[in-house]
Amino acid sequence: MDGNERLKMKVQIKDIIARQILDSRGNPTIETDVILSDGTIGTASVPAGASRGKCEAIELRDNDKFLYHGKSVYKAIDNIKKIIKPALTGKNPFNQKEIDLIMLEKDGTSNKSKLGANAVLSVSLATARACAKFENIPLFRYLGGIFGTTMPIPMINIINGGAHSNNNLDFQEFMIQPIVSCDMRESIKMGSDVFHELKILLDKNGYSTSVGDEGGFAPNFASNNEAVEFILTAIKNAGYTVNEIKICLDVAANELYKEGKYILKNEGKELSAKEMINYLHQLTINYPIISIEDGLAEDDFDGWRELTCTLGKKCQIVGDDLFVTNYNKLEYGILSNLANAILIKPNQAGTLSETLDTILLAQKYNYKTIVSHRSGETEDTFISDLSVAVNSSQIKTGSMNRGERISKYNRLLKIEEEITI
Ligand code: 2PG
Ligand code: MG
Repeated sequence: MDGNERLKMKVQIKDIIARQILDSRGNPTIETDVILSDGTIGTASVPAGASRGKCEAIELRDNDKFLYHGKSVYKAIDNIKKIIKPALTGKNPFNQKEIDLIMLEKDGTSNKSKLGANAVLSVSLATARACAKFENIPLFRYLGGIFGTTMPIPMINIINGGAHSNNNLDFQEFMIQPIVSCDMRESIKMGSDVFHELKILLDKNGYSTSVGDEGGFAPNFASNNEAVEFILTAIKNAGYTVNEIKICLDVAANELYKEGKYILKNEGKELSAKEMINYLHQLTINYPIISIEDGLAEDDFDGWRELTCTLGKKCQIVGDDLFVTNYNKLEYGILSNLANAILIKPNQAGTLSETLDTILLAQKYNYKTIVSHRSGETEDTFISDLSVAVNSSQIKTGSMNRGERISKYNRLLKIEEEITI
């Protein structure tokens, strides 16, 4: 055992300090410092979703309408102070599994509703960050060792609809994916070129160029088709072809599902699962769409199976609300052929260990992984490091503007530099 190993074995968690900060929507969230016995501090903050799966780990909020419209997180912070901190003080931070398990035991529920997944995750992530700092290595290196060497391909969200804006688009996210570029620098350039061409195009046509929660443009469009057509023109105007840049959708179909029907208000359609699958199929025939996330509601298992059977060979079928980054749900999905890819959101799972377990299961069964932000984000860039550490094929982290989205891309640029040195 060398000196560094000996120091690692001896280091302990000395203190945990949590505070309420604001996320990109101006809603409260948690930032936590984990302080080690040698004085090293690891800090992490947690995001929040707007369109959520039913089975996501529970984000604890105070629900006091006089405090931040009910959204303050003082109870969760109190849980860190009074329950998590005493339980973790003196523990070795390098035992991430043990740290996470202790918090799970203290919580004692199946969905972290006692302590709050926001409380638990902030400590879990801050612990890993403290370890990386203690070792004086980048976070992606700490998480992935020498294994994490590939940069993910970004899915760049340039038109926002659904729960992420107040426009009329039924679908939540219209994204582009540069598929020919082999490096992050080039992918980001391509994304930025198209984003700016789209802005010019919208402006020229008298459409609003203000943006939604994830930084994509959010004007009213006549239809989903029109939104896609604008993107295709922007791709062309930026000097690219549809062989270089493809389109990805997040339908977020939970939000559209009412009494067994998919209600597409803007399209004037009320569709059965079968009709919805046909509609999505037709979109992939008409347009260069290579990925569809949450094309159906999370409980519509028969529909998912049929969607994957119909489109799964030519299109990535991504479960987000369907799987909620949950090991058991993914296992069921794999056995039942529900999809072929999974969105990975650490705050749906609630600890780093559980997130990693789900990623490993996905990779074992050749499910593609897309590490993802939430619509309410902070400037924390943990997911950028995570995506590289686990060799995730893709990352979804919003548009080519807004600081909380750009911080992730900028971190990826830095990681790429470190990997290629
Ligand atoms: C999604 C996410 C992120 P939210 O549905 O994939 O884009 O949105 O965080 O609102 O769930
Ligand atoms: Mg989604």
